[in-house]
Amino acid sequence: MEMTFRWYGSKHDTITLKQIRQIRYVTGIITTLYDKLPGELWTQEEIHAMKKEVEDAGLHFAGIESVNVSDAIKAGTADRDKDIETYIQTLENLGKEDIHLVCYNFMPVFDWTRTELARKRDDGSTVLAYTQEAVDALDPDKMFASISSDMNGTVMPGWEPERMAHVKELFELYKDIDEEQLFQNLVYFLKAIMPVCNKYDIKMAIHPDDPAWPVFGLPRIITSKEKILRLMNAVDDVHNGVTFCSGSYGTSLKNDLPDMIRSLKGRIHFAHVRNLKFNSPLDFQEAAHLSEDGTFDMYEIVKALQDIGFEGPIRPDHGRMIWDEKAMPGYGLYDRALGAAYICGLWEACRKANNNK
Ligand code: DNO
Repeated sequence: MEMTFRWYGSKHDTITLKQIRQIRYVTGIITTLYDKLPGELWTQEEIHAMKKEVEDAGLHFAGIESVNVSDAIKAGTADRDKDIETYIQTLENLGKEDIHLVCYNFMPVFDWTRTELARKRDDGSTVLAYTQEAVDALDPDKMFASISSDMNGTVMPGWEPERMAHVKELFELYKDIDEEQLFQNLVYFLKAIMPVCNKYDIKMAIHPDDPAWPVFGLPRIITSKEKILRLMNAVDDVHNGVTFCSGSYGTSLKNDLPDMIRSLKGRIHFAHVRNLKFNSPLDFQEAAHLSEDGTFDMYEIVKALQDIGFEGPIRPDHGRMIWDEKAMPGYGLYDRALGAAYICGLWEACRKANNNK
């Protein structure tokens, strides 16, 4: 595996590449052209400049998170083929720049959903949190307004103000789309892009839905072992793969994370590793990466990744906001750096335990 760090580009991130390089455990960067809206073309020149900036800082360019998929593709509207053409052209340009990993999601309207961005813990740090009760009490139009004051002046992925301004129209687009239709739209998209992915060996890695159940009545399809395996079989090509995000699949306590990892052998191209702490099955908050701080056995998660021969990038995921840092919620420097160190420690321990067997 390669330890990586998500970075939003020098215009948007509060963290510099120089700081990331000094984490030491981290050698790779996962980034994106953050200003691009879903459906927009990424030119080769733009991609080249993004990659060069990372490499000039002494870091390896490990992949993209995300090339976002437009709502026309997700909802299967008349514009979808045009948007798929653009997506293919973007993949072509990424391939020419020798980039082989693309993380994306297929969640309607909202990307991940949280009801609080700064829930205070006893130690004074803050974390992202979700309660179903709060979602049930909220009009989806107000969702953005209700959390935006805690964004610390950043633009959060999936919560771009331009898109949120049209939230009503976006909901309208999905009013007749059920789970099965959304799944079929995803399969249609994947089948259309597989040729370019094969040509350049680009591994598509779908991010799970977060939380792993319908929110505001919108369908969610990448939520469990059964559903992700159905997708793997529907387009049975190694380039149709998975971002295994423990914190997203883990929102459903029914998901056995190490077992899911083992069942996806060969198809996990990217891993987001983090922990959650549950107050009840529908009320959880994000935790430090440490097993004891949350509900998941992080050793077993790392061990499962190692057992299946995972060689792709791992990144520490959402961290707590600690040491008075002001950054994008979940994406501060300090707690993610601690997470990277912890995961690397687990990885080394698993490797040595395996070698000594
Ligand atoms: C949240 C992230 C997601 C993820 C997208 C992938 O912090 O894990 O926003 O990047 O769902 O497209």
